[in-house]
Amino acid sequence: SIPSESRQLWQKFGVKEFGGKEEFQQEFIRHVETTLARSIYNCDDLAAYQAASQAIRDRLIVAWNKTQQKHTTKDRKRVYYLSLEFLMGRAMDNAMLNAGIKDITKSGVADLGFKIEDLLEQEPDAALGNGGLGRLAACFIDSIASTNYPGWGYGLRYQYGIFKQRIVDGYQVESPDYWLTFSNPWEIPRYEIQIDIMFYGYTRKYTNDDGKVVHVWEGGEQVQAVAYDVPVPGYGTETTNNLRLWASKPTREFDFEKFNAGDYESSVRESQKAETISAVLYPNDNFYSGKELRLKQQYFWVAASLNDIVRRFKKTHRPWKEFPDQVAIQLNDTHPTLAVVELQRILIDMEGVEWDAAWNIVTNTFGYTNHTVLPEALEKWPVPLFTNLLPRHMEIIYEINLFFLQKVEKMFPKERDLLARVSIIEESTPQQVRMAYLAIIGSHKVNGVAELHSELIKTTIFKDFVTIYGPDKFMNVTNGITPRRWLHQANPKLSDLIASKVGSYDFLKDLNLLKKIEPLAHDPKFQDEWVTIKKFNKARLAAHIKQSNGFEVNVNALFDVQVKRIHEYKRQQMNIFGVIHRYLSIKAMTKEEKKEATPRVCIFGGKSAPGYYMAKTIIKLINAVSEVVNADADVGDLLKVVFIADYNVSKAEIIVPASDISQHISTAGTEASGTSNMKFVLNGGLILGTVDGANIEITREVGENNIFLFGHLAESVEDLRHKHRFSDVPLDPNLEKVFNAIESGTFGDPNIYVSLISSVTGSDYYLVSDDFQSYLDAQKLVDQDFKNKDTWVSRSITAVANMGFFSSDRAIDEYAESIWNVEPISME
Ligand code: GFP
Ligand code: GFP
Repeated sequence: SIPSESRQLWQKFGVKEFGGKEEFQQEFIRHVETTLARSIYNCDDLAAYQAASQAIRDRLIVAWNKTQQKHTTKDRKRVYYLSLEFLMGRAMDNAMLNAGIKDITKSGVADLGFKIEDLLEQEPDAALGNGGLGRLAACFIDSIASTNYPGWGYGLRYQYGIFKQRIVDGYQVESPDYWLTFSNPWEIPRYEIQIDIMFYGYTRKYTNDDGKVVHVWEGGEQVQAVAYDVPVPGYGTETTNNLRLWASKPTREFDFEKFNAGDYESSVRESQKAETISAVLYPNDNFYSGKELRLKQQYFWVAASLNDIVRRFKKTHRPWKEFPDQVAIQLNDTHPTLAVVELQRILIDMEGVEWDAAWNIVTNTFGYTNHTVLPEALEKWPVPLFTNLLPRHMEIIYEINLFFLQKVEKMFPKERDLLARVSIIEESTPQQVRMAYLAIIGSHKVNGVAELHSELIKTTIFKDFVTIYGPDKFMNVTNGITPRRWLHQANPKLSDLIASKVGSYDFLKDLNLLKKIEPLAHDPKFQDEWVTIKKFNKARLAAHIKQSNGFEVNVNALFDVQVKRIHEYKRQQMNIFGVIHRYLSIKAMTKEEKKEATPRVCIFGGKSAPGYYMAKTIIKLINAVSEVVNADADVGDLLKVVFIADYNVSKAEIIVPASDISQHISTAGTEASGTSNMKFVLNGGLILGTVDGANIEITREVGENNIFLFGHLAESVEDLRHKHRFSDVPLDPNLEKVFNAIESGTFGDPNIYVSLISSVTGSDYYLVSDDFQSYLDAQKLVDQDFKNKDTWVSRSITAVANMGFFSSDRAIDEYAESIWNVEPISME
């Protein structure tokens, strides 16, 4: 450490955060001229973005350093959020807002000849996630910082985020998302933090001098994990937490044997292989595909993170049993479940802790969040693949399973079937490791992400574990969203209007303050201002559509939006069938009837997993319908269909504030929560939805008059599916008309849609036919109600006023209180 006589000098020249506009400008120009080696003569928008973000980054780093030092000296429990996905989107606007320097930066760059909006547009999205799960993680780390909890995220630094989507001839075409072309100012490479990670090899055991059996794992492949730190600034606080992302690098040990044998190329190739581990994000949403590289990613990330966490704990010189008093680790889905095994391995193999004591530490450290009940999404790894890649971990899993099954057998001696049902090892060919069961057994709390979902996991997929552990191990924490990004940044005008009525921007920290606008729901002046802002946001989206799709949409029409990953359970197929039904109805209307009809713009967006044939067919149908409908002169402004390509976080920020209606229409019981439903309502759009996921709690909060619900309930789903399987259920007659139109070639080659149609006429697993009439009825109500401005706008205002519950700050407080047992550390 620095000798005390030198410390004064350090303090004297310690970097301070810039305060005012001029200091920002000075920093900006310094970065243009030195960091970028550019000048007044060749500073374009990209360079200006880079210089501005460098200046902001420096400021974040100062706060980051202070926070980390504070947290280290306070020496209190920290939480680590392990997520394979962090769907962050752009950072600059958020950094300015949270650091409270938006105004000075905006006018600072304006003085220097730039528009802040143009600079923000230069930033590529950090799209290190697929959909809801990854975006939830991003909202959560924003909230952890904003509510002053000492907490880090740990993830992977993918070189390629979720693929870019183009639409060619109506079909999705994927291209790689190399987002790091212009280096990333929001990360701090920590080349000095390098951790060796091992794969493959073999295990052996021996008895040491104390007569203790020692297990060792040797040999195999070795790679290095290098840390990249992303500062996570809280809003309205100095707290700046850390998101540590790991990148894989070859170890310094180059294969000299091969090299000397003259096989230079292959020795380089080998070491390059190491980098592929963190190279690319798997583009599946709610679908598990058992690729070895994916398991490698998971272990690589988990091992690096735990090594780091354990190292930090050891600096405190506490006994091991105090580990859970210092560390809480949350498993975001089963992806990081190996952490349970890795911690047990570290404790027993490396630190010499006894099995039982170690297992006690492990189970008191972890919490597990489940995000889905869909069977195709549940991770299972074939035992042979697992044993080959992680031989020691496989042994430990067998032990964990043995002790667990012994306990179960003692509790329920007569229930032989139970043992097979709850075993971590599934007795299939080949055998499989059930990751969700391992996560439950290795954690002290298991939570679902909305009330219905948390009930469902207890009564379906994890039923036996409720019998074994009792109900208290299982709980609910309803998801939330950060109002900073999803209100203030995405919809600054609405945020300003609310602030003018609430008296401050405090609602961005305490979202329940929105309640204060409820009395204004019928105030004509407030309604006018509300409508003007909605129009502005619709015009902004219309301009985007003009630019990307090349046609105009009418901003006075009802904007009906469904944007999310394309999945049969989310039922975009039902939406487009509904659009076709609307089209056919318009074609059959008289002139008089047309005058009465509500004009609509139906907006779709979302990516399909590259290998998901049915989802890709749905995208093709939407585009085919769009082409026919938009060109039909009979229809005119009454209906336009838009597919917005490459839906991502920054597009969501434009789309979400522009909706009148958004659709969240999953088959009841399939969508665990949904989070975009919350975003749309918070921005004054109403929901058309099923009684599923967080729609249910949104209904409770905003009132059932302020949401359009339809469809069968979760409790009827099993019966309906059973009926489809074992009897002839007639197809809904309106749906039949829709299918006839498709089959007669109205939307191009009908052969393309054969399997899509037969998925409904056959077993109809997602109950599209069963819900279709109820869906059309709800749509009709939407059309009618939209015509009455006072009712519509007052509903919109009332709904927003009651959205306080859905702040991710509330969700984080619940996790902190009932799962993590961590407390905030004030930076004052
Ligand atoms: C250490 C120090 C912190 C410092 C970080 C920077 O943290 O004060 O900010 O390193 O890397 F304690 P650990 O990662 O060792 O906790
Ligand atoms: C999953 C679930 C959603 C849930 C999110 C976050 O989303 O219902 O809202 O996780 O908990 F399906 P995806 O990652 O599948 O979008």
